[in-house]
Amino acid sequence: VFPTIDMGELSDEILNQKLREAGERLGCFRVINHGVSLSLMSEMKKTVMDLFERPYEVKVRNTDVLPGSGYRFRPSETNPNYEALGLLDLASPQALNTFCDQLDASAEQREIMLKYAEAIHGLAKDLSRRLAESYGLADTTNFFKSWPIQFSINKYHFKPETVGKVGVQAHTDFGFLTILQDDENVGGFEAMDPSSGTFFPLSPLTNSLAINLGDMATIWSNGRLGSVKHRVRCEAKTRFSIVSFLLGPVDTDLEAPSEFVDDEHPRLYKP
Ligand code: AKG
Repeated sequence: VFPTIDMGELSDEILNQKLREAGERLGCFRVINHGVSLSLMSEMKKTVMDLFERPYEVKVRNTDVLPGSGYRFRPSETNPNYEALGLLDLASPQALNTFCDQLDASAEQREIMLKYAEAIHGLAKDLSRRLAESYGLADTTNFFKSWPIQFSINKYHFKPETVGKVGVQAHTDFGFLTILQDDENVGGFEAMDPSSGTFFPLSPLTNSLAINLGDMATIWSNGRLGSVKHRVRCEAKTRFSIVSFLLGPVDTDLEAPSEFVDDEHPRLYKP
């Protein structure tokens, strides 16, 4: 059910069309040949695993910029196994350096994260531009220019008694689009098919990234693109995920471009 889109093989027109179709039908898909190299993804995963090994006193130095953007380890009934570190904004080398300082990252880890940030930012911009092109919009490169990228790294601790339980409750992301490097060995991510209302699992796939569209994509497209409902289930192994959320405008409201609005498609969301 989960479409896998090869970004390296198709013509621009067909690729853009496929992204749009998947975005409208499910609001999520996997991409391969996405331009973030496998070696960089592996180095990033190793870095992430190492950062979670920092002592508690170090991890709590990673404080919130937005509520919930910094260190979280609050085992609760709904999130019994969930630990996360994060920052706002991945597109800002300065913010990333602060994050690295907070967590005593080595010079090598810092370099890996800076490279990863640049590659992910490039992909977020490419996907946004392609979606805009697929609808024939006049503005395909400027609309997302100053949108920040919230960044979160997650560790789902394994406990025998929680296997099969929900690790992250079903939700939609509030930003425009999310790039998820899910664990290449451990599944657990589930997305809802809006046509049936049932959740289906996303099987791990090495060297791929999962893309989820969020509420801002629905607002921007005047209801055409779906904001996928998703959740994470606890599996019988510790799972890591690396999540980059391209949010939306900071100082202004997001309004659907006029191309999305006509007699058949009245404006759904008033800014
Ligand atoms: C989120 O952080 O919004 C998620 O849904 C996490 C997804 C994951 O860890 O795979």
